[in-house]
Amino acid sequence: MKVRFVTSNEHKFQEVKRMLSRVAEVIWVNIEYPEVQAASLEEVATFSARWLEDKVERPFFLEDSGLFIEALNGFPGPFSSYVFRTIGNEGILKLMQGVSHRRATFKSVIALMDRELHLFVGSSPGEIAEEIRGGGWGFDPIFIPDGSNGLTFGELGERKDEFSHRGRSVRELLNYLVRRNS
Ligand code: ITT
Repeated sequence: MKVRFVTSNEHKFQEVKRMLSRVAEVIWVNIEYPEVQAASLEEVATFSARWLEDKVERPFFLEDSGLFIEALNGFPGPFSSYVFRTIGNEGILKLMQGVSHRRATFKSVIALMDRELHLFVGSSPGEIAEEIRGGGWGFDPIFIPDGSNGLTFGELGERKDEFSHRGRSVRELLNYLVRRNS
């Protein structure tokens, strides 16, 4: 089966494509769409999917993700893309200087527009590193997921999928697609 993934972020596309390749051909629709300013990723993703519903062939999905840092009351959360582009990893580490409580959660919400709208949610609890470590993209070099023996997403390579918020939401989507086609 074919399913379209609407995103302007190639890193996200590559991660999702490699995880879904077993069950679906993922077609990249590289367009920007409006994102509302809302407190939850679910609201943002639902608004975007409804905006796209008569513009993109179904089934299609989009993904909204964000990093929620406890000591910063959930910042940057739904504003992660903007915050990464403005202050980046150095800026986040500066905000966290001298802060010993470093718990944070990465969240991912996939909105699939099939006959109707379905949401698939994944989260990855962990900690903000003390310094930049490893490659990857976005906040990968400063996020240490629980269970990774202290390695950041950026140091895990493709093993990131085992621990990541997106790995978890995509596995929910994958289960749905398998059931739908059986
Ligand atoms: P689209 O909305 O076009 O899909 P985007 O990059 O704007 O692409 P989001 O609005 O979901 O995506 O922003 C999430 C931001 O959070 C993203 O740009 C990264 O800076 C960060 N982020 C999300 N998931 C990440 C991951 O797995 N690793 C590193 N950073 C991540």
